[in-house]
Amino acid sequence: MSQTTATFRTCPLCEATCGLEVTVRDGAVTRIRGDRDDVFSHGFICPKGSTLRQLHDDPDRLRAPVIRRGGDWEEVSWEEAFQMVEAGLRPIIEQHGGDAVAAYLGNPNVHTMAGPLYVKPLLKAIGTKNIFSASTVDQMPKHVSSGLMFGHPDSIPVPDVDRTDYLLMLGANPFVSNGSLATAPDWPGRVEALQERGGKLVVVDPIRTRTAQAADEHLFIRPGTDALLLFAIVAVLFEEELTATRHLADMIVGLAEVEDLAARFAPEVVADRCGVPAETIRRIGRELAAAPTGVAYGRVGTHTVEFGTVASWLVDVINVLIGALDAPGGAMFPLAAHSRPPRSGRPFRTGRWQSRVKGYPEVRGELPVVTLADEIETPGEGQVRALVTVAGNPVLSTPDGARLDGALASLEFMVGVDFYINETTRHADVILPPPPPLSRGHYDFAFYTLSVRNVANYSLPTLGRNGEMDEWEILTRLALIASGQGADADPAVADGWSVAMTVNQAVADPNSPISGRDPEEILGHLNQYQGPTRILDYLLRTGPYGDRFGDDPDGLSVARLIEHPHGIDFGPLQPRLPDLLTTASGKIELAPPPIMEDAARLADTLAASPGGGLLLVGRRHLRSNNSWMHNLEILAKGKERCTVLMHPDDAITAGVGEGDQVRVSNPTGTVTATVTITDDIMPGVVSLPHGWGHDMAGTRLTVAARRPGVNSNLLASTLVTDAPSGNAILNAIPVTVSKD
Ligand SMILES: Nc1nc2c(c(=O)[nH]1)N[C@H]1C(S)=C(S)[C@@H](COP(=O)(O)OP(=O)(O)OC[C@H]3O[C@@H](n4cnc5c(=O)[nH]c(N)nc54)[C@H](O)[C@@H]3O)O[C@H]1N2
Ligand SMILES: Nc1nc2c(c(=O)[nH]1)N[C@H]1C(S)=C(S)[C@@H](COP(=O)(O)OP(=O)(O)OC[C@H]3O[C@@H](n4cnc5c(=O)[nH]c(N)nc54)[C@H](O)[C@@H]3O)O[C@H]1N2
Ligand code: SF4
Ligand SMILES: [Mo]
Repeated sequence: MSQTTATFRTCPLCEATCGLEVTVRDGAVTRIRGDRDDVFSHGFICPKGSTLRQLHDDPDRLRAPVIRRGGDWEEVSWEEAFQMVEAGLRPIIEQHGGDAVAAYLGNPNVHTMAGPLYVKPLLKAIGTKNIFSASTVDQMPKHVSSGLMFGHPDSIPVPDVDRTDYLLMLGANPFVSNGSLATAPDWPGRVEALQERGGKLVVVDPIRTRTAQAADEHLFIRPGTDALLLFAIVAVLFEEELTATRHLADMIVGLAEVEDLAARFAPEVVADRCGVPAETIRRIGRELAAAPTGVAYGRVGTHTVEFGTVASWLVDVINVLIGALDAPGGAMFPLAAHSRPPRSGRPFRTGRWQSRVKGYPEVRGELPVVTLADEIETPGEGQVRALVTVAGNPVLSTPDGARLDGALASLEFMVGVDFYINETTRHADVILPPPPPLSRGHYDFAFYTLSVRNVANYSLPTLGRNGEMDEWEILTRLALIASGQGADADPAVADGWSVAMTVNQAVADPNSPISGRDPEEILGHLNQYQGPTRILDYLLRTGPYGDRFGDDPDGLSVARLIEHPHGIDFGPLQPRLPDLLTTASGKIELAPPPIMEDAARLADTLAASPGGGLLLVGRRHLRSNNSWMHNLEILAKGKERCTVLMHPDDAITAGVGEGDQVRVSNPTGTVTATVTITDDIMPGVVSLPHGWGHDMAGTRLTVAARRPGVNSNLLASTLVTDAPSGNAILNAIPVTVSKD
């Protein structure tokens, strides 16, 4: 008899954490729709959420490990694959040390349970300083400004969109991206609610995006100038005596330094560079200050630029100056169910070590990905000879992909943990495929720490596995190999030891919520699970809402979350200052020296005459996800997406017409794509989406290869970065456009 069951799970594809209702009949998924009872998303879903089934069934998705033999891929057993890894990695580590093995960690690592828990032990086992990730083509500026201002790089305030009266949004398009560093399923619904309660959304973006169209006001801005605009707002707040730091007054140091520097950025000074009239800048400053509650929020467009850290810092400076930080309707710090309070006494700093070739300072334990190719190509002691990638595609997603592609081809050994043979993993000697989303459990370690409400949800695997190995097991086995314990070492044993050690330490720690308890009793509870779920259970039960293993019968545990398949809501965000502050001063450091230095450099740029010419920016599409998911016909079909957007005036100047093939060029590279002419883009700006260029030989992406598009990152340079964070510059890139 056929049996139909409704199961519920959290979508792991983007930061929005939507609840899905997945209908399963006879072991197969028949329907996926939004879970109307989800405590956070209330049924909201985007077109990607329902395609987890197609991802599951994609014939190109690897179910078993493959190794490269000659020019071809051969499926092998897991045993054989790990033996290959051991034979490839160990001699390099033994002969040249751990630094000879680099790691690149891609975006989906923050969308699995294994990534946040099992990558670090792997990196430690390799013993390498050559750690790179998608963070330095993304949000590293936010980590740096948050670390320097609040003490910890993950103390990131999020806009309280559900309670604010005024949201100033820069360089973000959450109606398409579904939000970033601000986890909130259903941005359109939340913005509509904001407007219905009489609030206002102002969007600052060189493109009239979907979000901009829904906003009450949209301002075009010349790409790369947000730091100037934000500084001008700060200048207005001081000059017009609109600052009201309210509850924060006793928690701030550095106010006078900021006021001094801001005086150099009056709206009248920056207006022409930003393309925003001075009077508009003044009005926005006044409106923000006058709103009952208001908040500034900036994202990808403000971070992936030359002054990304300064812009990120200024957003929070404004929030401090108007008393919005840590206040309802302002910018607040979430309290995730698994989180620990940040440890004081070790304030954040950068540059604890430097990259070998170019001397880039370490930031948050890693090095800028723009210098990965340097480390592979440059001979000498410490040269990178092998690479481990986990869930990434840097050939398409990081600057100068052509050069990196060549560098990867020169490696002695490479292993990729991924379920696709993409533009990057095609260089691997061994590819190890983890299970697809429907075959794994989920709890959103990363995004509950960035969520506009405090919620928790745990998903059980919906379907069984089909030959894939759980990702925590893959990562643990790689760690065991890297540390010399061999390809046959049992990951379950290693995992059990590490949990036992954690518990033994906690019961001995007077500050732990389970201080003095019997470790065997605690482990007895935990050992009903394994892998990341066991660690999650420990973190939840000892966390801010935890049951402390029976001390609080109403408290949280994995079992309790399983009883609540639509999630548990802990309500709106609560103030967390000053407890959260772990800076040396114990205060909010409004003028951290490394940022002030770069801000002074920004002030000095005002003396030079502004450059002209076209600037390239990126954009995202609802039916796409960075460089992947282009292999699902249901998402990929339809109008060509990888086109160059251009304003009619610029098209006339360049002599190009709608649908023409154009060459977009600069000293780093050239790409050719179809032009779309639209006045939704600011004059002087052109746009290409990233994550395309699926026409490289040796990949296995049959559907994606039919609509390859071009790699916009061939135009991004590895020679420039946001100085304090080492973040790549992916927006405001000078280019020329001509007819092909
Ligand atoms: N020009 C330009 N470039 C950009 C950006 C931009 O705005 N403009 N955005 C940047 C940003 S924000 C980001 S985050 C990066 C993303 O850059 P990357 O993280 O390097 O690339 P992704 O395209 O996310 O690739 C993800 C890979 O992970 C695999 N994968 C998916 N799920 C799993 C899983 O559960 N486990 C494992 N092991 N693998 C999995 C997919 O098959 C895919 O191969 O791109 C950046 N690049
Ligand atoms: N559908 C879809 N959703 C995604 C992704 C995806 O690829 N597709 N990727 C996910 C990832 S990894 C991330 S990090 C998030 C990112 O989420 P968002 O931060 O919302 O990123 P984008 O949608 O790229 O929006 C960035 C906006 O910045 C604008 N911009 C470019 N340069 C500048 C500038 O100098 N100043 C200003 N003010 N604006 C500028 C661009 O025009 C664009 O509209 O999205 C996530 N969600
Ligand atoms: S918005 Fe994000 S989390 Fe929600 S369904 Fe779409 S991809 Fe999944
Ligand atoms: Mo990202």
